[in-house]
Amino acid sequence: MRMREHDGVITTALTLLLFLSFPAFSYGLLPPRTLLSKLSKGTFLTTRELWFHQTLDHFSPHDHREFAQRYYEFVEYFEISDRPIFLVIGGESELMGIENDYVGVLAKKFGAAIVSVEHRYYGKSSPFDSLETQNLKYLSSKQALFDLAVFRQYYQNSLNAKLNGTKIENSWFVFGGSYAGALSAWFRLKFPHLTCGSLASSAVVLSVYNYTEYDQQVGTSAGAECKAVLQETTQLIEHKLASNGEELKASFNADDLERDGDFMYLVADATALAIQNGTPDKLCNPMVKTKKAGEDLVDAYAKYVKEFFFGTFGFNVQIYDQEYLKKTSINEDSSTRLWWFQVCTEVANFQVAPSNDSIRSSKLDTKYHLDLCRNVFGEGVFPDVDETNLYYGGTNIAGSKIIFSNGSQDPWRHASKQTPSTDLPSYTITCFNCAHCTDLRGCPLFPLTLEGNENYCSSPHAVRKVRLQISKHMELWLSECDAGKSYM
Ligand SMILES: *[C@@H]1O[C@H](CO)[C@@H](O)[C@H](O)[C@H]1NC(C)=O
Ligand SMILES: *[C@@H]1O[C@H](CO)[C@@H](O)[C@H](O)[C@H]1NC(C)=O
Ligand SMILES: *[C@@H]1O[C@H](CO)[C@@H](O)[C@H](O)[C@H]1NC(C)=O
Ligand SMILES: CC(=O)N[C@H]1CO[C@H](CO)[C@@H](O)[C@@H]1O
Repeated sequence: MRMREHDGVITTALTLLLFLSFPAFSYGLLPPRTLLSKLSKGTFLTTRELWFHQTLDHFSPHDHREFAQRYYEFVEYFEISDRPIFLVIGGESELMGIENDYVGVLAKKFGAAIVSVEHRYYGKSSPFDSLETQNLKYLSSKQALFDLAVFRQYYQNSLNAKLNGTKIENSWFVFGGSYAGALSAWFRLKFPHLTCGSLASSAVVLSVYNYTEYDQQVGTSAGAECKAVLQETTQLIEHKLASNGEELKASFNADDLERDGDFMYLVADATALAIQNGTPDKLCNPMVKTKKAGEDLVDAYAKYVKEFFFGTFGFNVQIYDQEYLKKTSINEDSSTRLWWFQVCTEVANFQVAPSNDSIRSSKLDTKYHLDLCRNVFGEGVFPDVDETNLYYGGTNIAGSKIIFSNGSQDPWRHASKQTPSTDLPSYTITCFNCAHCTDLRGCPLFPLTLEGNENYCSSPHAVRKVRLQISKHMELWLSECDAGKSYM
């Protein structure tokens, strides 16, 4: 059990600063390592770490252990102390600070404070020094939601203490994208008295066992011409893998991936993440050009992976290696192991190949994912998606005052709530490069453009339209909250 203290961790903190990670298989909101290091200081509103004591197990009557959870606060726009507090929920990766995305713009508009909490286990908020399976038993969305509720009370109380014991209840609003988007929706669902509303951006609220729609949407978003080239490329790679696998892997700088399945997962992810990020041109332009010139597609794809996916994007090979995922020491890529644990226990959304017309290799089937879960975490670890959907309701979520937003090109949108219902508005931002979390971040998903500037989206107007709706709902719900101080 590790308790991080405020003092005495300076060296550790500096070391850990180098340990930035990006969960490649995850829903992916935060930028990968090399990109983060390229980000200028100004992209964060703050990186000043703060800590508080969190309960390890919210569901045990006799376990009172605690761990230190990291959070950030930004109060520059918070001029009058009765203005709202925006809680930006940390997701499946290290939280480096509060980024200056569209939430920053909204905070300025509403005069709000922003606070953001790192998700338990990720980054520096790990309760344990070793991430062996046994120690991961408190890693779940249910515990994480309870963490947020506890934090919300803690922060409100400490704010009131700072204001000399006033008993103000600020109006809270929660935000999140991707998995954290689901948490944002679920927080409002489970703790409606603690927030006036929620923005659930590209929120993956439905757990699907065989999530074949992912690959299908990648194909649709890539467009017919590019999709056909990518399918041909996958087939050529599969043939070469069978005949001369070592040379092939070496040409991708992926010699470390002993399992062919892991290599094919890398091949599939390198395509999918270009689409999910809203950068289809980086992939499709060179591939279609190569096809037209009658040149070698496998060579061109290897070049794309090495130069763009590893180089510019900053992914590394080892996160695709199941042997690496078994490592239990906290390291620069721990997020990948942690996220796979959540995939393997709670949410699944296995990115399996559809039976027909897939881009990814048909070897990336249900068995590949289940074998990975067993191999990395041990016997008996598999996701009970029915229980997850039973607990939260999936797309039938029975909450209120939650805004759902999706990008038209995003492969995750089929596991989000795409159709509005009473008190649950849902918007789709439609444009050529509108993908994952476009409402919060603009285009592409990363590197972040300051304040989530929409001008890099192929239709800035489409983004502005949805943002206007978001702002209107927030205004209404916050005013209803202020009027009655009744959160329901
Ligand atoms: C709280 O009380 C202290 C001491 O009386 C005073 O200096 C400070 O300005 C007060 N703060 C606020 C926010 O009222
Ligand atoms: C997922 O796909 C596998 C393989 O096609 C199949 O055996 C299984 O029944 C599917 N599971 C669900 C829940 O659809
Ligand atoms: C498989 O996909 C192709 C291309 O989209 C389509 O033409 C064909 O009808 C599909 N076959 C089946 C059995 O769904
Ligand atoms: C409000 C809105 O744009 N809803 C659309 C979201 O996406 C689904 C599925 O593509 C459409 O059917 C909705 O009309």
